[in-house]
Amino acid sequence: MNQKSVDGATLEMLQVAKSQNIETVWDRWDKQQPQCGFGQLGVCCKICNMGPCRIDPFGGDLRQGACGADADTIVARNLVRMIAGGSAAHSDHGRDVVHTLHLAAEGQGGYAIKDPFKLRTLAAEFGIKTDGKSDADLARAVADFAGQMFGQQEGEIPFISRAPARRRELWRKLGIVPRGIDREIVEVMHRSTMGVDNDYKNILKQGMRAALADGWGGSMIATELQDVLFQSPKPIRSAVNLGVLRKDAVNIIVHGHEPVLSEMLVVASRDAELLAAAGRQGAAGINIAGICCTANEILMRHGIPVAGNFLQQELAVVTGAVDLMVVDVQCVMPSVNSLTGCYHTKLVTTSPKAKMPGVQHVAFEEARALDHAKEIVSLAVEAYSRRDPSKVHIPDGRSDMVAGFTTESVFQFLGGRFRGTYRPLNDAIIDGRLRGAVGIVGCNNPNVTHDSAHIALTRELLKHDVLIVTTGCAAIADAKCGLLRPEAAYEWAGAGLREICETVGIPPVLHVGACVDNSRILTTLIEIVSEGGLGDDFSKLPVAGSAPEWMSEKAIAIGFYFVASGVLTHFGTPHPVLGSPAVHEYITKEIEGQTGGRFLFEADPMKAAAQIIAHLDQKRADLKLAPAMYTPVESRQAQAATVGA
Ligand code: XCC
Ligand code: SF4
Repeated sequence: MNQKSVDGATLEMLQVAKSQNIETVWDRWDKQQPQCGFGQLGVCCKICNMGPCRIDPFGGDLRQGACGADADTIVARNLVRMIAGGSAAHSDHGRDVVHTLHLAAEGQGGYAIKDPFKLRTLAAEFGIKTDGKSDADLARAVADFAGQMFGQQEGEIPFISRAPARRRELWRKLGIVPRGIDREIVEVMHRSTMGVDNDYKNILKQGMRAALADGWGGSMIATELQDVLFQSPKPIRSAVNLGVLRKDAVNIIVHGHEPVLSEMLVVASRDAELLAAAGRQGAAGINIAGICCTANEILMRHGIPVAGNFLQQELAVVTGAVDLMVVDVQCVMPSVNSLTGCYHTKLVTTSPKAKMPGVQHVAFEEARALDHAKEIVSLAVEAYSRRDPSKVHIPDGRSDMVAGFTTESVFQFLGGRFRGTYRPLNDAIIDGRLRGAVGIVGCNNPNVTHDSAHIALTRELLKHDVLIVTTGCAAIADAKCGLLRPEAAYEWAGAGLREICETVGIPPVLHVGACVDNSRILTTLIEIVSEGGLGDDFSKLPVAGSAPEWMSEKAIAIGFYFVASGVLTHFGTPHPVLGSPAVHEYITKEIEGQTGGRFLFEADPMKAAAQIIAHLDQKRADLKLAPAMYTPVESRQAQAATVGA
């Protein structure tokens, strides 16, 4: 492994960690080398106790597990179990939001309906009568309706009806319309247990069904209901990177995924009594900053700064300036437990689903949310009094950004305040000022130089007049190097994209939220198709998706719901499928004939960009659109390199 990161603040903190003999994820990852080849290729099976079994990828004698399962079956089973894990994570998050909406309807926990307009829009979509009903009544009805999508047994989950007619027909023909969210995840686990489904295509078909239940079910519910509860994001300025931590204030890091608690922490951090308590300890204030997708959630709605992305969670603690880290679910490294022990940092777990041995657990019950949030903030104030100034090292690195874009807000931006429309966006694609749009999403992984692939791919696509939408840790990576500032249009965008950004006043990279908000990318695609002029299905559009530095099972679930929705989806490192040439061939080629989407595995971001651009151009040609209006000017990028980070 050559360089660990392209982010200066990260490299600086890695030096600090080294000087203190602190191990990080990179060190532990190094110790794991070489990693197990059978696992990497997906040909290790341990789903029954006759195993573990493995297949010789080089065609030796080991062609079948003890039961007779071959590489195709084993690889497909392992892959769909990853989809199930990812879909379960997003969907269980969605379920908790439904629960919170119920509480808001009952006036409990300090929650309220902050976006009654969206509540009414959703209620109407669900066929709930809205006239004369109070927000509380509607919240109850909407929560009931959304909640039943999880346990639904037959038919189609309701959000499927949002998809274009042609897409729905195709899904029906393929037999992959989700019947109920939980049901599809359970069926993946059933079909992939010992001695059930041995037809890799049939296994993957169910995988797609579970992935669609995530994108068009659990994740979409999470996004929509969070908007209702916590209000729909609007473009908002904020700052990013470890430099947002403050020497003079109580620093609380919120880490994980669910905004249900962090929203209340934001409220508690502004509580007069707690601020006074912080003042008595000599602190100038209470500073909340986020890591991972909790960060994205409260950034989008409150402009709360982001301390970093996935691979920076340990380094935040190493600054010695984090007084308390509060975690809920997903992407929280177990290492933060022992690590916080080396500093004054107080670690608090909050979800009954995610505890750590020896760590204080504040059982977060939504019904008493504000009380719990205040308790956590006072623990942070108390920890601040134990902070050792000689151990504090906060890097300077921080960048400004604009976040908070949604399907609806882009709509308003483009069409003007009173008549929102996607017409200008579609027209820009049709006349070739925009070549197309690409969603760059997903994680960090020590197997890729931290942030490097996100940034390189984004810059290269911008140069070719491709509008970028981004979520998750990819968004944080791009934000750190200034790509989420409107000025980035001058520094990196091609002439056509720059024109649009100038006119509309937006950055060339639009931050649309957390990982569950990849559902916003689906709803944006719906708007583009229904606006007209670019074909009647997602698969016709000059668009693509990418997860250049993925690590989580959730990324696999997201990838599959995009591919099943007809979108070319790039992953930097391949899924663990190379042990089955058949599965690899199927998901990277053959599947396109069925869903219109396919996977592209390419580690080099420049090569990936070239293939994505070729794909966008092909889609343009298929639609009989003129070629992109401008050719990228190489010298502009060289010029910009002196400006950009
Ligand atoms: Fe980041 Fe969402 Fe990936 Fe986790 S999974 S590392 S994008 S925080 Ni969503
Ligand atoms: Fe081995 Fe088959 Fe059991 Fe898997 S299911 S562990 S391949 S015997």
